[in-house]
Amino acid sequence: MQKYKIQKRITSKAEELGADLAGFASVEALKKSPSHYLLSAMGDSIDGEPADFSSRSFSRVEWPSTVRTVLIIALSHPETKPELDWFHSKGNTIGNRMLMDINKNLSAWIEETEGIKTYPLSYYVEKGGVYLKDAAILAGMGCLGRNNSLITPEFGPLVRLRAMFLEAEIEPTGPINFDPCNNCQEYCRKACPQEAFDSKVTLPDDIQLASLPARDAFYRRAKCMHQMSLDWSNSEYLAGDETLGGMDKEGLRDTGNVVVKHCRQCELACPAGSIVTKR
Ligand code: B12
Ligand code: SF4
Ligand code: SF4
Repeated sequence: MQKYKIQKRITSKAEELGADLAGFASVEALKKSPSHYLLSAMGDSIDGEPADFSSRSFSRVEWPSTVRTVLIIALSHPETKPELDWFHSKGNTIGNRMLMDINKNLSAWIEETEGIKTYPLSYYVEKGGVYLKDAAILAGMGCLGRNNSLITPEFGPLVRLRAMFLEAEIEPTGPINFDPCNNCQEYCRKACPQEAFDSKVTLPDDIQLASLPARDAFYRRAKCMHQMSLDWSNSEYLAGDETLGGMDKEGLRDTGNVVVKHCRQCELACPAGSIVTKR
C-alpha cells in the first residue's frame, strides 16, 4: 500500500511539473532488457553505426550499485508543435530542454520530500544513460511498434523520454498489454524516405534475442542515420529565434539559431499518434 502511495505521489508531481506520462521500472529488469543485452554483446556499434560518443565504451560506464528503480518521464510532441523536436545547432531540442527541467525539478522534489537519493541520467547510454524505449516499455508506458518506436496508448509514438535512477525499490508500473500494430497496414514502414524497414539488420549468429529491433529486425539503423545526415545538410537558419541562446553578431551558423528538422515520418504516419494530435 505504502509503495503504491509513493508511485502516485511521484507521478502526480511529475505531471504537475509538466510531464505527460511517468512510470517506474526495476533496474535489475532493465539490465537484462533486449537493448542493454545487445549492447553488452555487440559493443556500441549496430548495423555498422557507432553510438554518438563511440570512444567511450559502455563497459566503462558503471551505473551506481545502490540504484534500484528507474523513473521514466514522457513529454508529448504532437504534430501541431513541430518546433519541440527541432534540433538547435547550439545543442538540444526545446522538448528535450523541457524534459531536462522537469527531471531536475522532480529530482530535487523527490530528494527533499520523499528522502530518496536520485540520479538524473544523461540522454546518451555511452555517458551512463539508459535505453529509454526499453525502460518505458518495462514501466508500462506502451509497447515497441513496427516503426521501432515506443507507442503509447495516449499519444501513439509522439513522445520523447527522459529518466532518472532512484535508490529506493518502487513497484514497477508495467509492462502493459497493448498492441496497436496488430492488423495495422504498417503505414509507418511505407512512409520511410530511406526504406529503412525494407531489409533486416544483420546481427551475429550467437546473439539470442527474444525482442528484436522493430519486432522482426526489419530496421536498418544505417539507413536512418543516412537520413539524419541529409537532415543536417538541409538545416535552416531561423533569424530572430533566440530560444536556445542568442544570435552571433556575424550571424554565424553555430549560434543556436540554425535548426535541424529531423525526419519523423515513421512516427507521424502512425494512426495511433494521429488520433490524439487531431483531436
Ligand atoms: C541512437 C539513437 C538513434 C539512432 C539509432 C536508432 C536505433 N534504434 O538504433 C538514430 C539517429 C538513427 C535515431 C533515429 C531516431 N530516433 Co532516436 N535515439 C537514439 C538513442 C540515443 C539510443 C537508441 C538505441 O541505440 N537503442 C538501441 C537499439 C538496439 O534499439 P532498437 O533499435 O530500438 O532495438 C531494441 C528495442 O527495440 C528493444 N525491444 C524490442 N522489443 C522490445 C520489447 C520489450 C518488452 C523491451 C523491453 C524492449 C524491446 O530490443 C531491440 C534490441 O533487440 C535513444 C535515446 C536513448 N537513450 O534511449 C533515441 C530515441 C530512441 N530516438 C527517438 C526518436 C524520436 C528518433 C527519431 C524519430 C528521430 C527524431 N526525430 O528524433 C528516429 C526514429 C528511428 C526509428 N524508427 O527507430 C526517441 C524515441 C521516442 C519513441 N516514441 O520511441 C528516443 C527515445 C529519444 C527521445 N528523444 O526520447 N535514434
Ligand atoms: S503505423 Fe503505427 S500501429 Fe501501424 S504498424 Fe506502424 S507503428 Fe504499428
Ligand atoms: S526517422 Fe525517417 S529515415 Fe528514420 S526510420 Fe523513421 S522514417 Fe525512416
